[in-house]
Amino acid sequence: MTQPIVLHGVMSPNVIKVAIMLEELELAYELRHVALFAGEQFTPEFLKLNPAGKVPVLEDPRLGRPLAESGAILFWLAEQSGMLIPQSGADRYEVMQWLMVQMASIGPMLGQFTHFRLLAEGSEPYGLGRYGAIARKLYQLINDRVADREWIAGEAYSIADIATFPWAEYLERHDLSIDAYPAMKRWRDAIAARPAVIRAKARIMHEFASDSMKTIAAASQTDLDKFFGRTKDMPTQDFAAVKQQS
Ligand SMILES: N[C@@H](CCC(=O)N[C@@H](CS)C(=O)NCC(=O)O)C(=O)O
Repeated sequence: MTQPIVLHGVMSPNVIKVAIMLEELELAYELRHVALFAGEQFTPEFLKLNPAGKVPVLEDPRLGRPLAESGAILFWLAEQSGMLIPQSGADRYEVMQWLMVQMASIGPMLGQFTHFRLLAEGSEPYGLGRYGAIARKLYQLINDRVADREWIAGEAYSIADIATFPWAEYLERHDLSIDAYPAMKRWRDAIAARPAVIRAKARIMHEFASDSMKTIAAASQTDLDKFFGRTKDMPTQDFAAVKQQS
């Protein structure tokens, strides 16, 4: 019997983008939930899959070893299938450029903004101000990119769009209005309507949402400190707010 493709993850943008890719390629796959708030990513078994202790991780028998980092996973699947990335030339590297923008800037910066928004109100004005300004700049960048072209990296839907889309859906959570970003709205709506995207989101919601909620609800203060990388020598924060809003 052939081994299945397995996607290890939680309900999060970096995992959803891989599920979208698998659905776009019509590949069969299994989902395995990783209890991040209970510290499962720090267990020896998980660290064998990804020494960085993060999801997503893809186990694809055609590759023969686990692969982490969502951008690398999208690139592997695109190369393997010959789809969703141009095969050569400047267009190929334009897709890589925008995939890197998502991986290096959009994901990490929007992630930091999300984190600071979860803290007790007024406790970290600098962090909130800094990451809020960066987030707005990045949303504007996405909007401007798709204002005069159909897709992020040009005239073809690609892994750059797949990588960016789940993060672009954070806009409303960041208390911004999509009406202020009309080009991004057109682009986001077009992706959201794709059958593969609808299937991926439904599957992640169905198979991961309740487990993810349960582990967040059950997390102790120690679990939260570990998850957020907080150590005893850091200033104390009220993390009750994080638990309530997650
Ligand atoms: N650059 C990585 C980021 C992965 C990442 O930050 N994953 C989060 C969940 S979305 C995680 O596993 N966090 C657990 C931890 O940091 O302990 C990617 O795109 O795959």
